[in-house]
Amino acid sequence: QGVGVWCLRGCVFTARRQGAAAAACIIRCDEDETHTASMYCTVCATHLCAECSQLTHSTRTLTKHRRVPLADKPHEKMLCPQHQVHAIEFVCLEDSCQPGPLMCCVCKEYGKHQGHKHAVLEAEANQIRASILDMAHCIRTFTEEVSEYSRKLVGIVQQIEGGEQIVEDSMGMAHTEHVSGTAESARSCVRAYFADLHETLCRQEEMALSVVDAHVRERLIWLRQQQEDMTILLSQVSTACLHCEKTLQQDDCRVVLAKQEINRLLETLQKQQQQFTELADHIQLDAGIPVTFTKDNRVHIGPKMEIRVVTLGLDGAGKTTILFKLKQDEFMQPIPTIGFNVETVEYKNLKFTIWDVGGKHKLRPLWKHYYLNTQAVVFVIDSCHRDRLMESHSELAKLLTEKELRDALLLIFANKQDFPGAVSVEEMTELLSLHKLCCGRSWHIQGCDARSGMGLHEGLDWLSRQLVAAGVLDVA
Ligand SMILES: Nc1nc2c(ncn2[C@@H]2O[C@H](COP(=O)(O)OP(=O)(O)OP(=O)(O)O)[C@@H](O)[C@H]2O)c(=O)[nH]1
Ligand SMILES: [Mg+2]
Repeated sequence: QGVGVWCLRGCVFTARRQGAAAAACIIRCDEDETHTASMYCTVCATHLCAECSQLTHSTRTLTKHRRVPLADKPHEKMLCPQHQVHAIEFVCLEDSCQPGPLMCCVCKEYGKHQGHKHAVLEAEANQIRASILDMAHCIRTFTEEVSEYSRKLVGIVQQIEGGEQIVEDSMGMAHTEHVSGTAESARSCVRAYFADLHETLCRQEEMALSVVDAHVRERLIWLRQQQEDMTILLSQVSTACLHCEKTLQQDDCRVVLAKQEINRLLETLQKQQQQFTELADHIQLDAGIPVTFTKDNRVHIGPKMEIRVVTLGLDGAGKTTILFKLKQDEFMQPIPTIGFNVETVEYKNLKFTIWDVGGKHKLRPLWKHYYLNTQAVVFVIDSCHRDRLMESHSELAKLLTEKELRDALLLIFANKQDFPGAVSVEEMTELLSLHKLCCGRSWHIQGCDARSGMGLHEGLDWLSRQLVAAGVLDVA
């Protein structure tokens, strides 16, 4: 016989003997009220202390009475509410009787449970106790799991928060030490990253400012030089005027004699005036200092940002045709390039210096001489030559391993889209595995047709978006 004790704080389930709980309350000896009972006679149903038990049950008949420790005192049998002289001895097993399954022998044989399936009360109770104990076992396992999980949670919280920890030094002396948690480590990591970023930005800011300062310095030197030149010019002009005025007031002979000198002076003046007009035509007197920022935080001063581009690709892909179309906006039938062509192409506020290098097999080893300081590679592919796509793929793969082109932007022109059956941009991306090949760099594929110019400006737009972070080009 046991009861379950559910301890909420320790989450421990214990099954204790019911008698142990009963023993907690003092029961008096039935023979002597001043004594405390410690056993129970199951025959004469009395509570006895050891002394009285010895005394009263020492006769030959009574000595045979079964006496048990008080903790093992059997329960009093419950009486049947219908037939009160009978104890409850059975349990009805019919589903319909489950709200009131207890029955005495009269209920079982003649009463409302007559003919019902039944079990003996003690056996049924023992079965229920066994299943409760089984459940207790499961609950204990479950409780241990939950406790273990809770312990881990506490540990994790401590690891995140960190705190004071008692540690022993080499002398065996205990002292507290601060252990930083993962939260603190993460914060330090973020701080370090931004400190580094801040340092880089400060360095870049310094460099950008020095570019501005150098520009301003040079411009001011030039302007002051101009001021000096103008002062000299003005004084030369006024000297000449003075000389002319003086000559005007002299007599005829002197005027005639001064003729050559006056002509020389007028000639010089005319030359100076011509030089001044030419200068004034070329120079805009504008105090503005237009500033453009590149994506890598470099600063460019001036209305046009210069970009160095190299155009590569297999022979016949259309590199030269693209270059001429961009330069003159007209289609020209080119001849295969031996060596290179170079042109500057102005587009919006950008000034592209485009190097177009011959793509014939024997010329490809020369490509590397054009890589230095290249900000963008334009790789041209002939979209109507499916059988040369793999050759393009291997040349592009080689280019992407070049150190000098590590930071260069990559614009791929899928050219000759005007041809029926040309490989589309999507298919080309797939066939050349471009996502894999160009992984980790700024790249873009643009379909184009160098004859009509379709797609070329979109390609240049992509380049400018990649190069310019902010500044005058934003408004272009
Ligand atoms: N239909 C059509 N023909 C093109 C196109 N682009 C180029 N072509 C033609 O393709 C041929 C080769 O063009 P090029 O510009 O010389 O090719 P390339 O890449 O400079 O060749 P190499 O200088 O040998 O490296 C020329 O006959 C061009 O007219 C295009 O978009 N459509
Ligand atoms: Mg060419």
